[in-house]
Amino acid sequence: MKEFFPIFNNNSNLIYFDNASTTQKPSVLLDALKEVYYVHYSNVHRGMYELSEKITEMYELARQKVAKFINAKPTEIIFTSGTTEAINLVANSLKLSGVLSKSSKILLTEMEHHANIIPWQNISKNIFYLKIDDNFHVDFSSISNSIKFDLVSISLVSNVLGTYVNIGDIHKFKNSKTFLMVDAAQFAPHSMIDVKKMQVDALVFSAHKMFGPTGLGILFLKEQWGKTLLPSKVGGGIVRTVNKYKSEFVDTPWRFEAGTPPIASAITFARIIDFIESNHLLSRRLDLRNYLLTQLQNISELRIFHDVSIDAFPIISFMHPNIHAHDIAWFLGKNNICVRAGHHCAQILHRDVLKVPATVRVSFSVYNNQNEVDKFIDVLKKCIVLYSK
Ligand code: ALA
Repeated sequence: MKEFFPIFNNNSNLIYFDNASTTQKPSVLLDALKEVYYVHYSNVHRGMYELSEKITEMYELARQKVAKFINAKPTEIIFTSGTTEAINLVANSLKLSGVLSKSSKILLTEMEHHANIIPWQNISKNIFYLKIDDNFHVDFSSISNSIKFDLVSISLVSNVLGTYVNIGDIHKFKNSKTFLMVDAAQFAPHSMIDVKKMQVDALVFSAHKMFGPTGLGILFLKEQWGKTLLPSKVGGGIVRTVNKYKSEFVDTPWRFEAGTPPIASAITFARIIDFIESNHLLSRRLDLRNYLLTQLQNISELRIFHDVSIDAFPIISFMHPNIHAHDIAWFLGKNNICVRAGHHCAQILHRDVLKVPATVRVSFSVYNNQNEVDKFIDVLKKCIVLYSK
């Protein structure tokens, strides 16, 4: 699998275990980017010349490809700069359109990424958090499902614990008026998405965490909402008419894509979807996750923060009681092993649930293997010996 990813040719000892942050790029992406900029590049939906007409067609075909990939309609796919912008877009548009207000009741979990907390804090302080239990599962009984929530927004997979959340459990908190959104940023790189089966109002994920380019987020917004919500980001390219004091917007999804959109990123991500599908790359790497877990459990001092159930995703965090996570990550980095250390943009989880300031996080992708885990464990043990002196 490494042969698809040129960075490993240029850095043959590289052990890249920071895939929950971002993944490495296959040559198919680099070739596609080069082709777009060498051969096709111009702006979309603006030019009356052939080059622009052609790239507009490619951009809209990319939308169709993404739609098919997650079983949505093309008009339900909005290209953003990333998951963070997509969540902000939904939050601000719901507020602007009067669907959410200061008194709205919002349901999140204690394991959310900051990107799925702060946009909601900007709307309402009436936020409820489902607790995380001792097995690192969401405790769905910790909040009553008789409360009428206006919005439920939950990550399908924790970016720290690897915990997978069953969509059926989330639905128990939805009534006819609830807007239900899922953050699929850590789910999409490992598992198929079917928005029709999931029955969500919105779903978000990022291309760069699944071998795609940076600067591209995918927002699925259910048709009924696309037709009724006002765009929170406004500007050129989204209007029918602009008068001195009032403007009228075009239809969804274009009304949500003000300014020049991520043209090359969207087009090249369509190629990545082909690459993923033809090489069957949506894997949870349970083999590797189980292997690492056993090795870490053999190091008695470590505290491991990971959902050990069969449903989990390949994201494992841990800490040593006497060595700071940053020191461990630095030592691993000096040995060409890349992991993330810190609170991973999940301060509530670290401070209120795990009760530790920082953890070291290992996250796997398709190009990782057992030899790399062996090397990682070896270096980790050396680090522990050195820092314990
Ligand atoms: N959200 C990314 C992570 O968890 C950046 O590392």
